[in-house]
Formats: sequence, structure tokens, C-alpha cells
Amino acid sequence: MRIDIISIFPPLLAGVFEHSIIKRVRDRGIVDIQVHDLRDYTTDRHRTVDDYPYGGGAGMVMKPEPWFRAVESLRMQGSAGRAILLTPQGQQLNQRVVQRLASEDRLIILCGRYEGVDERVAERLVDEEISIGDYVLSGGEPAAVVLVDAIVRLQPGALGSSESIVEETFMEGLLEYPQYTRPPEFRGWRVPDILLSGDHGAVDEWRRQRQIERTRERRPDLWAKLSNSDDDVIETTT
Ligand code: 6GU
Repeated sequence: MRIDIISIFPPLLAGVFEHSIIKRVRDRGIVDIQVHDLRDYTTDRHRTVDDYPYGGGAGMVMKPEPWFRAVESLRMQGSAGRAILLTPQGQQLNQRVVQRLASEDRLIILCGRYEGVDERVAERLVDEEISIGDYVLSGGEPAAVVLVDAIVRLQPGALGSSESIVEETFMEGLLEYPQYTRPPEFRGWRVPDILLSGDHGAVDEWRRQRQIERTRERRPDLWAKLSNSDDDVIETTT
């Protein structure tokens, strides 16, 4: 998979993809991540990327021309890919969206700044707009890191066998069960006895119950979705 990211702050993105799973996946050639400076696609002496908003108001708006030049020029190398504008106005990211994007052969990610991007970019250039949640970031760069991380770890061969993605949070709509490691007692706080019992059936049952309990308490929204689905997670518990 190839991922191009266009930003006015490439240094914000440069180092983050050089560690951990993302680094391993890049080194193995599973994904090719390239960061581009939007200003390289301007044509004026000052490398201008923004201008005053028509109709007035505070803040600046990102001009359309550099975005169109950047995306159109990147599209001349390789497949068209799917262009995504990161903006608080977008569809909210979730694991289903991540899975869908993870199966594309190429993504071109546009990091907007919070004050806004000329609407013609959203309407005429990109394929979709994505937000990572209901809070305000000063620019799309941190959102690009989130999106790329979530996508890259789903690439075939990205995770070692010990990092299986099959029984993961949100995949089946339940939160994870609590995890413990050694020591069995720390400052007087003991690991639940059942986890030390060696009874795998009892451990599985205990973990399932903790998943259900947590999801009900912490994420009633997720729990309601499950209760309305025909999944059998609930049937054994209610
Ligand atoms: Cl994608 N961009 C900005 N600027 N703020 C956000 C966001 C994106 N997602 C949540 N907040």
C-alpha cells in the first residue's frame, strides 16, 4: 500500500512513522509512506497557501490551487488512490472505516488546518472527509498520524503472531478484558486468582464477563448497538 500525506508542516509528521510497528511495516516494504510539503505545489514567490475568507470572518482559509496541483501531480505517479481530507467536518473515524481504507492500494491524505480549507477541495478534489472525533485540533497532522497508524497495523504481515488482531477491541463491539502480568502481588494488590488457576475454560468465562461488564458501564452506546444486533454475545448473558 502507498500512503501520501500532504501538509504544511511536514516536520510534524517526519519522525512519527519511524518507530515501532509503522517502522517495521515500512522497512518490510508493506507500506510506502511519503510526506509532501503543500508549499512545494504553490507557484508564487511567497509560497502562499492561505487567504482571507470570502464573506469575512476570523482566520484564514486554505487556497484551493496548491491542493489541486499537489493531488493531481501525485496522481500522475501510480494509481489514483483515494484522497481523504482530514477535517472536523468529516465522517467520524471508527474501526469499520479503518478497515475499509486499509484495503485501498493507495491513500492520499490532505491535512487541513482548523480554520478551514476552500470548500471546492472537499467537493471537487477529495473522495471523502474524515474527522477523528469531536474535539478541536489546530491541524489535521495529528489526525493523519492516528489514521495511518490504525491502517498500517491492519496490513497483511504487519503484526507478529503474538499481536493477533482477531480478538480485538471494537471488532466484536466489546471492550477488552483487564490484563495482568507478574508479579502476582504488587503493593498488596493481587492479580485475580482465577488467572493463576490454570483453568482455561474458567479464565475465558471470567474474561468474557469482564468485557461485558466494562462495556455496559463505560460504553453504553456500544452496548446498546450489541443488544440490538442479532449477535449471540448477549443471549448467553441476559
Ligand atoms: Cl481531522 N482535524 C482537525 N483540525 N481537528 C479535528 C480533526 C481533524 N478531527 C477531530 N478534530
